[in-house]
Amino acid sequence: MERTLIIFKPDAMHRMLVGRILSRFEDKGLRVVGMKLQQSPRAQVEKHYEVHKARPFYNDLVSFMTSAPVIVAVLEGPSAIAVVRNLLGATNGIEAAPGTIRGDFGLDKQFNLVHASDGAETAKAEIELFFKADELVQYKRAGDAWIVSA
Ligand code: FUP
Repeated sequence: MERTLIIFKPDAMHRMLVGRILSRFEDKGLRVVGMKLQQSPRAQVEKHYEVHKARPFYNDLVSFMTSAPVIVAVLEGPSAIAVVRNLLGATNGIEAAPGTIRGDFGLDKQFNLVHASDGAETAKAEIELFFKADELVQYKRAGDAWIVSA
């Protein structure tokens, strides 16, 4: 099992798409093991996007991500990191394939609805940045036995 961090960005919140997008992750069989609504502190978002600090879009991106409350969540499942990235599609909604979340709901590269970790190391660091250990729950759902075979 793998865990990945996702963020429902301010555009998903303002467009009231959280429920529909979350359904895609649930439909796939991924398990929510942490979730909270928060107004992100600027310093946390700056750290989260630190790798893009030198890019021209960095300041705009940080302002966007702190412009409204967001929902941060941790999803769990086999190869969850790659599975979630595939469900999201390409960064820019214009390029994202139809059927993907960004391909179906977006037309922009900044307003691209959901962030998701892009590798095992970033997932670990991002989960630690947004969640305390006791905010994550380990549990099994009744349907899990029919999602992943033994
Ligand atoms: P992704 O991993 O698909 O979220 O995308 P990237 O790591 O390439 O980009 C990080 C964030 O920067 C994304 F949320 C989109 C945003 N971005 C812009 O706002 N403008 C750009 O020109 C490129 C990326």
